[in-house]
Amino acid sequence: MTDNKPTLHHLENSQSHITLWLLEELGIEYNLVKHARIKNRAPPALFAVHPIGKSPTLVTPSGRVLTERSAIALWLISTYDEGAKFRLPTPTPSKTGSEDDAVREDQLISIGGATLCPMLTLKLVFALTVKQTPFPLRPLPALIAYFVNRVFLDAELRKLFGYLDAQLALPDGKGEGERMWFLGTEEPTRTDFSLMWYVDWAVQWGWIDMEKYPRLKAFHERCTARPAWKRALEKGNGYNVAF
Ligand SMILES: N[C@@H](CCC(=O)N[C@@H](CS)C(=O)NCC(=O)O)C(=O)O
Repeated sequence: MTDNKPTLHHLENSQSHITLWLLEELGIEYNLVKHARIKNRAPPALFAVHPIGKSPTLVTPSGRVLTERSAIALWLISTYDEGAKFRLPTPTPSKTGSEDDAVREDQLISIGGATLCPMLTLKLVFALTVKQTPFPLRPLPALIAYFVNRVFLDAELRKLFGYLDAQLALPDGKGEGERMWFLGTEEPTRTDFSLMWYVDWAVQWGWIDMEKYPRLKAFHERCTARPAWKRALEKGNGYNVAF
């Protein structure tokens, strides 16, 4: 499209909702192309936009095709957040000042994408394998899933969610109090847009007891209460990943 607007290729019931949320937060004009899943997977139309066929995929007004939610958020915020509302006050690595810098941003986004995401993906694969196995054979994958969850995945999730919950404590060394956003800003930054997906994924599937992570629970409620989140739900026709 040559209308000088970015175009979001949005797969229904997917993490693309988070990009839709960011677009709404930025308050810019954009094109929205909605894709329905086929047998739970991406349709051929999404592969026509990019060879890995993943959502979100964003096409910039100059025709650059971007994938990976975090990179898309970087591009959108760098391009359209003119008031610096969603940016870090200390974007470069800090040597002596606040640790809420680009290094912490990268660390937290990596924990989400490279450490937490594989655990959630494994849980999803086991859950879907059990669900899709014909009934007479189902007890076998169910038993394997039960033990893998019990001896490994659930403990990993508890550890990682506990860590993220602690990252929302005030940085005064006492481990108390609460910050609104992971980098101590007044408004969400790329880290919050990034981590919200993993938190919400686990919440929707009921994989974590949020009562045990009160700061993370408040963070989740803070995100979902934002008008832009609600507008994104309307424009994307809802969002349910626990299919
Ligand atoms: N690492 C990618 C993950 C994108 C991704 O896996 N999206 C899923 C939806 S939650 C998808 O497109 N699934 C469809 C498929 O793989 O067929 C990102 O951060 O954007």
